[in-house]
Amino acid sequence: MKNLAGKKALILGIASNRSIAWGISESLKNHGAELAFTYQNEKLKERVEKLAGECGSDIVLPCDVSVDGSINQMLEKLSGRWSEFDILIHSLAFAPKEELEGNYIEKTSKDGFIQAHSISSYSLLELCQEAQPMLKGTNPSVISLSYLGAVRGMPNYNVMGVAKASLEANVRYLAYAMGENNIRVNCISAGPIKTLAAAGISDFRKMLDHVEKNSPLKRNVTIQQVGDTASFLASDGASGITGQTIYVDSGFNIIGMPSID
Ligand code: 0WD
Repeated sequence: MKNLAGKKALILGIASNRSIAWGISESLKNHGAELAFTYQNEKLKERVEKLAGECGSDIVLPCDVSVDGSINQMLEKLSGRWSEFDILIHSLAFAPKEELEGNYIEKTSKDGFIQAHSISSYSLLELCQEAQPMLKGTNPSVISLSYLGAVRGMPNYNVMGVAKASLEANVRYLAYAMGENNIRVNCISAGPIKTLAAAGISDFRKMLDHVEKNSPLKRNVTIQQVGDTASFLASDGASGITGQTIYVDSGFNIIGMPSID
């Protein structure tokens, strides 16, 4: 069913065809949305252009959210093609690799803490501030990506968990602030998925095995499953949902204890 026909979506955070943002792009496209993309740096440009082409899009713009003015410049360029759009996907995060292992109190630096929060959480606020005038249409929807480490203590996830807690609070405050313009803001808390960003997290393979063994559904999630949930949140069918963290994690977040056997 093409329930996103006529909607336009801007997607930030594609680094490869394993990226969660790519699963979201394919799903949005399959549901009828028109897409535009950003890439973080020149190294990723060609790859993102190729993936955009697969979705029938030739709107591919540079945007490094850590650079002052980059979001504004990207939206300025986008406005040359689209005067308004309906869906904004924020699927990016960063923390220094060396801080994503070991003991949180020993490993976390002030610079790493600020960088993780700035790129992984503040960027969503800046994007919403800048994009709000362009987010029009029947039921505009902003979607970000979080992880269970925002609300639970996790090995190795460290400063990124604290940044994700900030992101989830950010989503609630943005939902509150943008609600008066009928803009909804939600995030999807995804189970672990092997992507480039995940490769930076120590013992990631063990996390995948643990979820497969212990989640209610006894399997890991795919970027397609996350993508289809994003498509739902972006659709008019989700017009009553805002400020939420929706778990797409095979139910792992509800368990109180791992399997006994
Ligand atoms: O298990 C996972 N993979 C999970 C990821 C579980 C739950 C949540 N997430 C989140 C991540 O924290 C992130 O917010 O999903 C989001 C997307 O992550 P991903 O799809 O796992 O990762 P990846 O394919 O690497 O794409 C993220 C991209 C970056 O890739 P690299 O690997 O080069 O860091 O985010 C982009 C970058 O392209 N990114 C930026 N984009 C613009 N400006 C910036 C930046 N400063 N920094 C990173």
